[in-house]
Amino acid sequence: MQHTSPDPVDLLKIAVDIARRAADTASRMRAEAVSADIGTKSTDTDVVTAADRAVERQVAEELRALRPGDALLGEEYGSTEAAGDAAVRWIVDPIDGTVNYLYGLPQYAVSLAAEVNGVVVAGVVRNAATGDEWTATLGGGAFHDGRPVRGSRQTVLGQALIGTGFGYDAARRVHQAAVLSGLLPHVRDIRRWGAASLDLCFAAEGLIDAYYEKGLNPWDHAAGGLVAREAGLTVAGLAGAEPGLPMVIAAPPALFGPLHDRLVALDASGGA
Ligand code: LIP
Repeated sequence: MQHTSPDPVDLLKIAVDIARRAADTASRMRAEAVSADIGTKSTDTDVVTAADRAVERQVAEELRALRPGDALLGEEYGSTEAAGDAAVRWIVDPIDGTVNYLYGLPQYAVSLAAEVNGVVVAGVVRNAATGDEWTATLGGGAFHDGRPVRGSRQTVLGQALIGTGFGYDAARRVHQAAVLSGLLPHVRDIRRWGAASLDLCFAAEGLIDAYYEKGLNPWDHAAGGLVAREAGLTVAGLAGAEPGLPMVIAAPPALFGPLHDRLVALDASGGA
């Protein structure tokens, strides 16, 4: 039986409602001194808190109650398959910016996106510390707390403020530092806030002119990438690839080419 595709506006409403409650849980648990249960996930600097896990469980349970047949991909618990040939997959980062969360830096977010047949059609990124919320639907525009946002009009790379981030693995960071030192003389400056989903929303709003990072997982950029695209930015990998682990670049069309080419020349998707 052919499923009719759900309305992205309906999926966004579900995502926003769930993300708001999830952000409340994250904030509450931090206030309850979440540091009592800290484990490591991949390296000594990749800390996972009890809240990360509790928030993803809460999101999964609420999605299962509302849309029991959908699939889910989450940072903490991986993939749960859809029942039958359901078209919708949810992609969640329960707390993006976990080191900021641990330190109490107000730059961490719940990121929740809905994919229909492999295309992200709705997404929300909610800063759990400040309540700032970015939303988008495919073809419906991008919003910050309901206010339409558009990306930067900057056209000169040498005058561009660029956001980026670094992996947890020391060997990867060596190469990323080399790329950064090669890029820095050719841009206005760099900003590193520690949460890809929020970096993408900042780029969508023109608070930075562009953003790039190697090593992002789908949950880091699914929702923020839609917000950036709907704000008029080009969001892609290198050499025409889709955004993914090798590279995510989000930039206004006039900057995308110069930034892309500079990153290719610096072998930005290389290294560990
Ligand atoms: C974070 C990313 C960020 C990256 C950090 C970290 P996490 O995700 O959002 O862009 O630079 O190193 O990977 O681990 O906080 O969910």
